[in-house]
Order: sequence, then structure tokens, then C-alpha cells
Amino acid sequence: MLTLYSDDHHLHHGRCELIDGELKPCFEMPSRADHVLQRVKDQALGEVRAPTDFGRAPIERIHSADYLAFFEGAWARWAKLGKDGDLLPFTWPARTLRGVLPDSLHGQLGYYSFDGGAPITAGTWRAAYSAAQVALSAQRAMADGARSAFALCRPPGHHAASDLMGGYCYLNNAAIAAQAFLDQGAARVAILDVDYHHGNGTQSIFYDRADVLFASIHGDPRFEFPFFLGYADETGAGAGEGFNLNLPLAAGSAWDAWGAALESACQRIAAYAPDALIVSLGVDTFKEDPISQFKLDSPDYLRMGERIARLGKPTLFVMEGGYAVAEIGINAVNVLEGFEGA
Ligand code: SP5
Ligand code: ZN
Repeated sequence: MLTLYSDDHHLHHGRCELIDGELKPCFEMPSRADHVLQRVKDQALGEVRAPTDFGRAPIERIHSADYLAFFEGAWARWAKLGKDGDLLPFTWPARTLRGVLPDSLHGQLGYYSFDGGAPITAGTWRAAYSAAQVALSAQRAMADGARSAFALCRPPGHHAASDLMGGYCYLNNAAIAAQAFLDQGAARVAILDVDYHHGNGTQSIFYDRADVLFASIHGDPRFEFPFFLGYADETGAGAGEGFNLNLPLAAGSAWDAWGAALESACQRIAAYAPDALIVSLGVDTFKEDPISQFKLDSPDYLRMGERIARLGKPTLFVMEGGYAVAEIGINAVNVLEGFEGA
């Protein structure tokens, strides 16, 4: 399998995130992608290629122009204030407040974010932009005939909505790739989100559309981040009614429950008959993940890949979460090897 990868991800290295009532060192760190890349090479998965730059237009198909302008310019505004630490939001337009766009940098940061987990650093825009190009380049390789590809994106993307960053995500790499398939002639694209956390950004982007089926298996938002989306009764709206499938699972879920949910998701995807499948590939479902509460073991990721392969669809894997850094390479590449071996 072809892997797309850019070293630019190193330009994004947040110091701290707001978690458990503390500013803690970011769980989403550069060594994550380094370990996955190393495993791709160790297992001789296939060619590793640098991305082509497709410019901003395919990103603007998903993200609003005002959000992109804010994100790209935020660090320069912060630096102009004499600051050199991470830019992190602290006030959000929650219920009873107004969804106005203030003038101040922090006011605007609150407007364009939903949590205190996505710091902006000097290189965050460049890293996120390159991650989107990694996804787009993998999509292009498939348009050119590859049956599958791996977009080794970092930072991840599935929590990012059209005009919101959060949950370590800034640009929604999977959504950008899905839209590229559609813009190049696909009639239907399915996104299967296997990250431990609900892909609230991806869901929100496609919620009222029938041309993208979103199916997600995740920690029940009644107990897990992002708390405010990802419930089973969210089935789509308007033309998108019936094209959103949430499969929330209890804390402690292992392969028996997780694999059964995957079976349900795969049956829905098969019935949808997509022209392409995108897998939002988070491996924070692993039993040793430091911020998660599922219990998948490394061999389970082989089974995951095998089941996805049996759908028989052109499949683009897009890297999302996974914070057990020592095992992230084994687990992510196991999915790809399970897929290829099936
Ligand atoms: C892409 C991705 O996986 N983003 C995840 C963002 C999660 N941020 C909040 C995590 C809250 C974890 N709380 C439990 C901590 C255990 N000490
Ligand atoms: Zn996650």
C-alpha cells in the first residue's frame, strides 16, 4: 500500500492542552507520526511518497474562508502581542451568549474553537495545511488507479468542523478527501470513523447530505469527549436523513462489542454502495491508550482491516488519533496489513 507523508507535521508541537483540570503536555505529539512511519518502513508496507500541493481550493470546499483566514493569521497576531507560548482559547460562545465575532484575538479564537485541546503554535497552520495535502495526494493516487492508500496525516482532523478547531484537529483531512472524490465524479462516498472519539466535525460537515454516509464507532458521549455529539439518535437531517450512523459503546468495550459494531457499520456501508470508502483511522481504541477507555488489543487491528477489506471498496485510510505512542505504529499498520492480507 502506498503511504503519503510529509515531514511538515513536526512544525506543529503544542506544549500544553487543558485536560482534567490541568495544563498537561500535549498527548498529540510529533513522535506519534514518526512511530507510524517507522512501522510502515519496518514492515515494508510499500512506497512512501511526499504530497503534491493542490492549493487551498480543495480545503475551501470544506472549511469556510473566514475560518481559514483566521487560522492562517492567528499566530502572527499572537506574536505581534509579544507572546511566544501556545495560543489556547479560554472563552466560548456557549448557550445564553451571542455567536458574534469579536475583534480580539482571544474572542475570535473562542468563536472558531470548541475546546482547550487544540493549541496554535508557530507552525500549526503549515503542518495542518500539509496534512490536508497528504490526504488529497492519497485521494489523487486512488483516482489514478490505486485500490487503497494510507494518508499518514498529522495533526488529525475528524473533530474539526467547517469553522471550528478542537480535539487536536484543525483541518478535516478525511472530509477534504471525501469532497475531492465527489468533485471528481464519485456519486457516493462513505466515511467509517473508527477513532475512539466521535468524529463530530465530520458528522457536522455532512449531516444534511446524502452523498456522504458517515458511520462512527466511539465511546458513548454520555461519558466521553466530545460529549455534545455522537449519540445514536443523530441520524442525519433533511436530505441527509438516514445517512449518519452513530454506534456509541460503553467504557471497557473490547473486540466482542467493538467487532459487532463494526459488522453493523459495514453492513450499512455495503447497502449504501459507495464509490469510495474513507476510514478515519484512530487507534486510541487500544487497551493501553492513556486517554481512552476501550480495550482493543494489537491483533484486533488485523481483524479490523480484514473486515474493512471484505467491503471490496477502494479505500483511503486517513490517520486520526492514538496516544499509546510506543504501540501506535504496530496498531495502525496492523489495520493496513489486515486489509492487504484479506
Ligand atoms: C483526534 C483525537 O483523538 N482527539 C481526541 C481529543 C481528546 N481530548 C479530550 C480527552 C479527554 C480525556 N479525559 C480522560 C483523561 C484520563 N486521564
Ligand atoms: Zn480519538
